[in-house]
Amino acid sequence: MKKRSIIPAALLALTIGLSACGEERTSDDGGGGSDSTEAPAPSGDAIQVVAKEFAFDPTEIQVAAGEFTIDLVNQGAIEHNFTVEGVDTVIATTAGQTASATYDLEPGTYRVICTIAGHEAAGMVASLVVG
Ligand SMILES: [Cu+2]
Repeated sequence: MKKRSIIPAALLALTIGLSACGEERTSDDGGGGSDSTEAPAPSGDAIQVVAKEFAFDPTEIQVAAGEFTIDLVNQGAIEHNFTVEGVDTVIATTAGQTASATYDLEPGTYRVICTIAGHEAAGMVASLVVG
């Protein structure tokens, strides 16, 4: 009686997936549905910088002049921040957190540090090259 259990969203997703992938087919018709490719797409022009004990990665961050966004990914076990010397905006993160800020800087090379006591001295220094 109640056989109408078609899920339109699933069909739509399947249709989109097929048209996007051309001739890709699954030979298994078990209906697993666990094939979604979810790449963590960085939004727009955001530049990812990792902070951990005690370094930034990369240590040289190159951006085009104009507005840009930094995503600070704290992969460490303690708090870190991303402070561009001479710029008021600070991205502060707790352990495991990601935070972002948008900058609009004149071309030039800026020094980036983590201002938490001892971190700069321990190696949390990077260059931000705006050009
Ligand atoms: Cu730090």
